[in-house]
Amino acid sequence: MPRPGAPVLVMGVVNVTPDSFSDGGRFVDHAAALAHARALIAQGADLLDIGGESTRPGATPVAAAEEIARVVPLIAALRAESAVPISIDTMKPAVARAAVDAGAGVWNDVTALGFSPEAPALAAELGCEVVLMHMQGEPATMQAAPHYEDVVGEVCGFLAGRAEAAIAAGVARERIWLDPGIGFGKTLAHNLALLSQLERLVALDFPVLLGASRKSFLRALDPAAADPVCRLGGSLAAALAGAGAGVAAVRVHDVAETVQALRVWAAIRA
Ligand code: HH2
Repeated sequence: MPRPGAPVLVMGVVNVTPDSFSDGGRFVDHAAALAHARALIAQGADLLDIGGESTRPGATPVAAAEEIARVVPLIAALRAESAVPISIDTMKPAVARAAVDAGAGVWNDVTALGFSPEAPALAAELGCEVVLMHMQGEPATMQAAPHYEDVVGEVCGFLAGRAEAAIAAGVARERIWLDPGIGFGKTLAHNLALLSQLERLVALDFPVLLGASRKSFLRALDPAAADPVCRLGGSLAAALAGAGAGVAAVRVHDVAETVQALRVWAAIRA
């Protein structure tokens, strides 16, 4: 992936899952997922994040074999026809390995390589880029009672520690990205604190990925946005806040609109 200082990259989300919070079930079918991925590329996505297991609050875990069966055919099909960088959204080493073998170049891990002890060494062996995301607790229960003394300090401290662990296991420093994990074990106040102080995460000097698209905290600010697809305005506001703070990439469902918003934002700044 290109480096910060360059324009903010847009990572388009392709969920090959029956139960993702905003688009669950729409792209489980291989042909539908491939068509969606192609559409996101046409809309200007700089890279695609492909996931075969939902991590929404309360989601049911999926076996590695099932996850591989969902994502690998899609990654292979995309790799055969496009040079777009592909990220695999998984916490499982077996899925990451299969996805990288099929052509993914980024391992996006919501557990920051903490799901199993062999994960950091595997990331080093695969030689791929790695997104280390912060989450308090586990998807099944993470929104029950999130608690922090200092959410921004704790998230920055955790991610700095996970980056150190990855480097110690042999992952090249320049292949590491950090992500505050908006909505992963966080209240509205926690999410807003992180979004308002993203500069502190950027200051750790790793590229930062921000994923706020369509998330529930947007509904808390606009009760009319009960349906995740009605959260485009809020998602764009969060993406632009990230751009202003210096994030390197945003992970979004609405690629065309985000590309346009970032283009206008960049032109104004220039
Ligand atoms: N958010 C989701 C999933 N993966 N990865 C990173 N790095 N950052 C995020 O904020 C992030 C992520 C949740 O969104 P989505 O994939 O749309 O939903 P689900 O987990 O229900 O499939």
